[in-house]
Amino acid sequence: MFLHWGLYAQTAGDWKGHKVKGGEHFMLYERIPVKEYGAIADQFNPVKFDADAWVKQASETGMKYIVFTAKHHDGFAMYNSASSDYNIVKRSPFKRDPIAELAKACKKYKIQLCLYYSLGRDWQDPDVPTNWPVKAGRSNTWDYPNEDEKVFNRYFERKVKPQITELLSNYGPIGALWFDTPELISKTESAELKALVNKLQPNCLVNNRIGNGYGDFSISEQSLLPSSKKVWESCLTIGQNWGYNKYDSLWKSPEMLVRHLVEVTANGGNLLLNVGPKGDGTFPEWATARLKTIGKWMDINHEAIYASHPWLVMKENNGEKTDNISIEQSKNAIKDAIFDGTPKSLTPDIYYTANDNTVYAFLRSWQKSDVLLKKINKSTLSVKNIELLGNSKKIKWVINNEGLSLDLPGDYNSGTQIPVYVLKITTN
Ligand code: FHN
Repeated sequence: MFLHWGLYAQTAGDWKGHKVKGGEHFMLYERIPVKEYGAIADQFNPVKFDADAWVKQASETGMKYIVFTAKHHDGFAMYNSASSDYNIVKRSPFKRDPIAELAKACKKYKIQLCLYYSLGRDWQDPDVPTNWPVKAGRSNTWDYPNEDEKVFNRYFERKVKPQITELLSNYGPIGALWFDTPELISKTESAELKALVNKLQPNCLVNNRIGNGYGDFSISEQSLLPSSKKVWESCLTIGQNWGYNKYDSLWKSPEMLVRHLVEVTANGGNLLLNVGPKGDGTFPEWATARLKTIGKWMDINHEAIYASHPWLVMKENNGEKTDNISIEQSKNAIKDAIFDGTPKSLTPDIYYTANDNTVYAFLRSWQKSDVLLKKINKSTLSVKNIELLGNSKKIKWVINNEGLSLDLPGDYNSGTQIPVYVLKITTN
């Protein structure tokens, strides 16, 4: 579970009486001075924040880690930072440290706590030049207009290193640091930051957005396709925004979200699904409803997801064209605005994962009772037994030249609200 939570949740898409563009980037789009933006904290008092409820919901959805925004591009720390008073404890009436409370809840539910940190964008600090999509494209040029005077290393020494040290020293084991937008960080600085993480918490992973080719895993944002040969993770929004936005209305259905989970997993990736909690500390109702439905599906089918790996083939698409946009196309999309490169169709198809001596066939958006798995024949698999996860009825099957053919039990689509069914195929 990706958790984007900050002052942008308090304004939720409005600013000075009008709807704003750019979601959690509205400070940039509206060119709001740090002094004025920081004053949002005066009203930020999420008294309904309940770390235990957040982490419990992540666990019940079948998730194994959370990634929480310790500091987003606005530069406002969502924890008690000793190195910058621009933070939730010192600047808001809330006065509590969400990361300390989330760390306690993660320990209770055995969920890994991971932390997001905006590395190359920080609109509070005067020394953060950017170069995307053009020079100064994501910089604070309204408080700090002279881009050429900005020296990244001053920000790196003054804010980044002290805050990363705090985050890795004060909250117990951190599963991963999820850096974002490396922008103009130098190769030396990326290496120095990686060494600092290794020194403080050798088991803490870092993603490839630490910059300059470093990182233990790579990120595919709003895409279901791996973006490198490294182990990888897809991060997706449920709606259109990462941070809470009251105008968000295009929410992916539970069926679409589970389809995406299956596709990413079959391709060897993890799925990091985002929730943008509201300014009062609760999850949007539409997010909770989807998480609960996905949780019911995971209760039945989790063995085909956890610790699985890609099989010989990833999918059988019944000849349909997949509508994944290419990584190239996605790279050119303006990422921080509303960008969603994921497939939109509910084409019935079949994906595979495997572990040990078992192959799992995911029948996605399946509406018929007969199944033909063309990729399974005597040369690919010596089939011992087949069962439909969540259904105890015996399944008759036959392997012929066309492949493995079987009929699903008559009540196959009654167990879960999501029409993605999993065949567990055990082999001799
Ligand atoms: O600009 C950010 C955006 O707000 C969000 O945090 C995403 C999450 O992957 N990362 C950046 C866009 O690439």
